[in-house]
Amino acid sequence: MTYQHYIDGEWVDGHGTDTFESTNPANGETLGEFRQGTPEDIEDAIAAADAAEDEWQSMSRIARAEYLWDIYHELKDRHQELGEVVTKECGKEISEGKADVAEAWHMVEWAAGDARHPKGDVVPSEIADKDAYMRRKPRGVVGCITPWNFPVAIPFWHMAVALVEGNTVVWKPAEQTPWCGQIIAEMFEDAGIPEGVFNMVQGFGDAGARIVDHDDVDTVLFTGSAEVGQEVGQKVAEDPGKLAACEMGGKNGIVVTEEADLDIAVHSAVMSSFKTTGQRCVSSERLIVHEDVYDEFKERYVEVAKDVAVGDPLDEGTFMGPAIEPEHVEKIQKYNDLAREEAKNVLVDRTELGDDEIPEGHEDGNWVGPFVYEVDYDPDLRSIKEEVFGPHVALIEYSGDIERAVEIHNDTPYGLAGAVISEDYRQINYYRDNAEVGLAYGNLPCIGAEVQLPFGGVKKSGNGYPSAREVIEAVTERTAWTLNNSKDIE
Ligand code: TXE
Repeated sequence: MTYQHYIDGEWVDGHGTDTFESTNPANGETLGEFRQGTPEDIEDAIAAADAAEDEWQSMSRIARAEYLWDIYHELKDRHQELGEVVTKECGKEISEGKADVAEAWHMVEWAAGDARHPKGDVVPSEIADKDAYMRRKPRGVVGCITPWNFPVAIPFWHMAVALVEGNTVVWKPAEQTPWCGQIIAEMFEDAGIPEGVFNMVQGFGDAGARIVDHDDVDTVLFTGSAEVGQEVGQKVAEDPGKLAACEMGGKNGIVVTEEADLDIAVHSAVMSSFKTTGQRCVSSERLIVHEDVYDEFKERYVEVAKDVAVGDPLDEGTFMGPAIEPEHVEKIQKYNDLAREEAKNVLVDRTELGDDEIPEGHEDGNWVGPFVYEVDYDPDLRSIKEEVFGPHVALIEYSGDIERAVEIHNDTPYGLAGAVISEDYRQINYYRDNAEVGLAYGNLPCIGAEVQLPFGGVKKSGNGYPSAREVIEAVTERTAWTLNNSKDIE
């Protein structure tokens, strides 16, 4: 069977005849066949979303949230099963597959629970008899374009608040993870969401691009590459009535100072660089370590990196699964080659896994292991500036104070996430105040995210917040409402 698009409450083939497959990155197995959406399918979905707006907005927030509560329970009830789907389709090991589902329900819980919270502000006015309020209204049609690395969490991080606030949604899942897209659309159908309120079109960049340039889309939420995000931002800026919030990747760094607890430092770095095979937007590819602790840190980190268990992501003993697709393995290998030229020393090179490391039956997986190297810091080295999105890690030794470490840390075009490991509160505070990132961690792995905190980046890593609690700013209008209660005419 070929899976379809979900438009205006119906499963439809759409205009095109092309199909594409979802493939398990761990063994090359085909997981399903999907209709490939065209720009015309996106137009149909936008028309349906536009037509559904009035009825959806005539309901209370609390009534709209009821649909999401149904989904919340379904996500929880099907935790194991959906975690396995995530793992099969995007390759991350099973505890992370399940965490992806949990992060989705955290967002749904936040959005639906928030429906009963006060919205807007009562504000003082300069005039005694005047009421002044800030009121929020939905923007209208919200277009969501999501990546493959969190195929269940990020869609809900985009859509849950948008829907509760009264927007209707057109969503294009990543082409690598259409099965997750299918299941999420089925959940909205099962919840009985009114026709046209939620629409899902499978497909590639041309379908995504139509969401971006369509006049009837009021807000575009995008998570993905810096290149596409920049294009989305530029196109949307041409229409003054439209908004885009984009979160792109990073070239994240962890600063390990001379005051660091090295147990915490090694743990933080290993989790951040190798979990999800380094394919998280908050993964760190640069470890900036003070000279006093450099040798000991290097020895301990390298020892773990050499032994990190790469393998079948459904096996609970696996630390790191495969990369998403063969093209992505090629990209990682190219950067590993570049680092071989730019590095002072290569410390761990598991670029090509040995036959004995590849689990039986998984020979067709997209395997790539940790690659760790050390460089003499030079701001012109490309390998420490460009996002690889893989288990590719540079060790950079620094001398001097925390100011120097943060200077190196900030010396990339990106600004998504970073961490400091130190027992000295002054160093921690300096990092907190000066790191150019949207997400900063102290004495923690540089990987976590919580929906009740903002999630977004600065510099090339993004503008606005398409995810987590701050998404409300992109999916609502603010009206300054003032009312004169006296008979005085000003
Ligand atoms: O991203 P794309 P890809 C980074 C990471 C990775 C690289 C490429 O470095 O190696 O991006 O990954 C849709 N108009 N991140 O190719 O192409 C596309 O169909 C509108 C970091 O997956 O940006 C998909 O749904 N939409 C990131 C989504 O955009 C377009 C997570 C993302 O695809 C489009 C993923 C267009 N012109 C990748 N072209 C993070 N922030 O975590 C593509 N798309």
